[in-house]
Amino acid sequence: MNDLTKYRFSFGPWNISEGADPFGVEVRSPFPHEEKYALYRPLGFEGVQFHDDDVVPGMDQYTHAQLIEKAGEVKTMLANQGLTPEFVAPRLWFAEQTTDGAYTSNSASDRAYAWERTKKCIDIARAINCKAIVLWLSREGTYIREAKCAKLAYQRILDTINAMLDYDSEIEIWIEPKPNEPMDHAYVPTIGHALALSFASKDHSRVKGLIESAHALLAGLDPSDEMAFALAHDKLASVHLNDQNGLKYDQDKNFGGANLRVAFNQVRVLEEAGYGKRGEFIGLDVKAMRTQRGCPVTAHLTNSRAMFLHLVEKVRSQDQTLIQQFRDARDYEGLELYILQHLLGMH
Ligand code: XLS
Ligand code: MG
Repeated sequence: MNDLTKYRFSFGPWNISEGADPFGVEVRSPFPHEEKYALYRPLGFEGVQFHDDDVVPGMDQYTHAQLIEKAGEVKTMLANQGLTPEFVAPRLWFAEQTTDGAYTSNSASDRAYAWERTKKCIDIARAINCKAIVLWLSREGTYIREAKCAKLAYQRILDTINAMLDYDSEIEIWIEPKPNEPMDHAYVPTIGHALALSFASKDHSRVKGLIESAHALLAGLDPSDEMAFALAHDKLASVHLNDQNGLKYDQDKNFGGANLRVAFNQVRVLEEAGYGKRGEFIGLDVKAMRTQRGCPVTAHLTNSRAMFLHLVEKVRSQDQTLIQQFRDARDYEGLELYILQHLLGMH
């Protein structure tokens, strides 16, 4: 079992948000990334999740040498703050060239842009001493199915994964599935899809999964089962814990905020599998409520972290003998009441 203090936590600078949504502007003053990094340690976090342009804002305008130089400055800043870069993800959804997708775009020149950007992302990651590249395949999908050939799209994603493995022989690729948003239908909606790509790749030992709780819920699946599936294949590289209230827009609610029992089961599966013992992070991907007063807002991060640790204690204090008795007797009604009462602190 893990020592409670051994869990390491991470979040991305975008998690300290200004509260803008598609229907309104920022409600808190912009807060530069450099100032966010100083908050990590005091808040109890040591890992930083990055997009490539979180490391080098405006990266498309720079030469390769400038990119590496600017990334080097971030490496020094991280070292000074005692922080570890957990991963770098290419942001393949803001540029004009990614309007119709990146690796699966119907336009050859747009696909070429996506590949150039991916190589730059890998170079930036290496320049800050990070070997993990997250692929959240945001726009790899369609609004109408007739728009693209899905079979070809899957082949193009696999070809890109293989090309990335060739481009750098040390990086790992962590695929973060999500079933929708911004697209109506995404091509890699679940961890099953992600791991099929892994095993089809030329080096599956370097292609793993990152599971975000809300993404699994949006697919109508239980996040703890998605995590267990990846763990059963020894392919759970990271998690993005958060919560989601039903099938709506991607909410990134606080961990446990919508469904405490679903959160408990994620912690149970992670804890029982010894997740984290090899240095894997407990990543959060949570957004502060737009309606929350204050600036910057960080309570959603500390509260989600605290909730994770409370639930670890709940997992450890379960009466395993009693649970086994319920299972042996096939008394699942009794087991459910026991779990609910345990979560309520009744024993
Ligand atoms: C979006 C994703 C994103 C990734 C990193 O829904 O969760 O934040 O974690 O690109
Ligand atoms: Mg995420």
